[in-house]
Amino acid sequence: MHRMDQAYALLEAECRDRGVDLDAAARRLAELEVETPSWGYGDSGTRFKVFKQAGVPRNAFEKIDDAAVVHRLTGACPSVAIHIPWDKVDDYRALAQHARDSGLRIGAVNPNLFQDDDYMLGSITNVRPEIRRKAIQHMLECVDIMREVGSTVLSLWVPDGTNYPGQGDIRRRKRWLEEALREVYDALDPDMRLLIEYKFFEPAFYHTDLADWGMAYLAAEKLGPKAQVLVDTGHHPQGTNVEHIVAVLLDEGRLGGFHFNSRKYADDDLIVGAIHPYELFLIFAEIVAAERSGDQRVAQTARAIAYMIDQSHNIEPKIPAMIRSVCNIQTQFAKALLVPWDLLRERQEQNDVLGAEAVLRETFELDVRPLLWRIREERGLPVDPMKAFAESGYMGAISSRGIGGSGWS
Ligand code: PSV
Ligand code: MN
Repeated sequence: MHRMDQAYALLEAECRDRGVDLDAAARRLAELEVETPSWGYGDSGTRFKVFKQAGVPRNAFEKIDDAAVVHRLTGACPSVAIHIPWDKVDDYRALAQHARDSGLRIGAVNPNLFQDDDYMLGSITNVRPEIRRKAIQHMLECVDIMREVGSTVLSLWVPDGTNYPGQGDIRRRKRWLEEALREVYDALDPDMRLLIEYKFFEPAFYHTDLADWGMAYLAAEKLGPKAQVLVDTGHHPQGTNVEHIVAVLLDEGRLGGFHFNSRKYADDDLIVGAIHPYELFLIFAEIVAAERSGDQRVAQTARAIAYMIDQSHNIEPKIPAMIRSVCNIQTQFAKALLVPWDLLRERQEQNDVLGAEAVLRETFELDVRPLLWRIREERGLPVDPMKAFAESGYMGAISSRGIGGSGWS
C-alpha cells in the first residue's frame, strides 16, 4: 500500500473506533475559506526596523497577484482583505476586476484610523470635532469602496486610547465612539456587516477605547444585527481563554470574524499556529460545536464567520509564511472536525474530568495529514503547498519587482 493510503487507513480506523464520520469531516474541511490580508504581502516590521525584502509587491494589484498564488496552491483563500489608504487606487472597480481575473474576490475593507498625523491624539474619540469628522468620513469612504469592489465586510479596528491617567475623559470618548459607529452603521447596505475588532493596548498604553470583547460586544449590541465582534487572536492579555470568548460570542450570535495570527508575548502577528496550536484547535472545537448546534442562530452565526489572517512578516518570506498559516489553520480545523462529540458529552455527564479532557487532547494528537492530503488530491491541488511554492519559481519571477515595495506606510 502507498504510504499515504496507509496513513489514511489508520486515521479511518481511529475515526471508526471513535464514532466519527471522516467523510463528513472531509467535506466540511474542503469548504473552509480563509481570507488573506493584502498587507501580509507587503513589507512590515517592528518599531525598530522594517527590513525590506526583494520581490515585495509595489501596489495593490501586485498584492492581489501574490494572494492569487496562495489561493492557487491551497484552494482555500479565494478572497483578499484590503486596507485603505495602504491599498488606495484610482479605480476600485479595476482592482476588483483584477481580483476576479486572478481567481479571487476582494473581501473585507479595513479603514485605517492609525496612521494619519491628525490621529496622534485619537481619531473618532479625538477631543477635536473636525478630526472626529475626518475619521468618520474616512470610514464612510470605505463603505463606498465596499460597494465598488463588491465587499460585504467592513472590518474596523479603532486604535484610540490615552497614554496617561487624566489625559482624556473616558466616558466622553465612549459616547463619541458610539456616535461615530452609529453613523457608519447606518450607512451600511442591508447585506453589509460591520466587524468590530478590539485590542487591549498598543498604540495607547494607559487605556484603549475598545479594549476587550465586552466593549466590542456592547457596541455591536447597541448598533444592531449587522454589527458583530472580530476576534484577533493576538489582542488579549497573556493567559486569556480565547476559546471561552469565542463560545460566548457564538452563543450570543455576535461572533463575526477572526484575525488569525499567533503571539508569544504581545500582538506579535506571527504565523498562525506557530506558537499555541492547541489554543487554535480549541477555538475551532468551539466553532465546530456551534456549527452542529440545534440552536439555528448559533449554527448560522458559526457558518457565517469571516476567517481572516492578520499577520505581518518581519523576517520571513511573505508568500510561504502565508501558505504556512493557511495549512496550520486547515490542520487545526481538521482536528476539530474529528472530535467525538457524543463521547465528550457522555464523559461530561458523568463528571469524568480526566476522561473528558482526554477526548479533546487525544483528538488534538491525531495525525490529520492524510485527511489534508485527501482533500487536496481530490481537488487537484498540490498535496504539499509549501513544496509546490518552493518549486514554482514564483519567488524568482517576482524578484524583478526589486526592493522597496509597498509597506506599512
Ligand atoms: C491592529 O493591531 C490590527 O490587528 C488591526 O487589525 C489592523 O488593521 C492590523 O493590525 C494592521 O496590521
Ligand atoms: Mn487585526
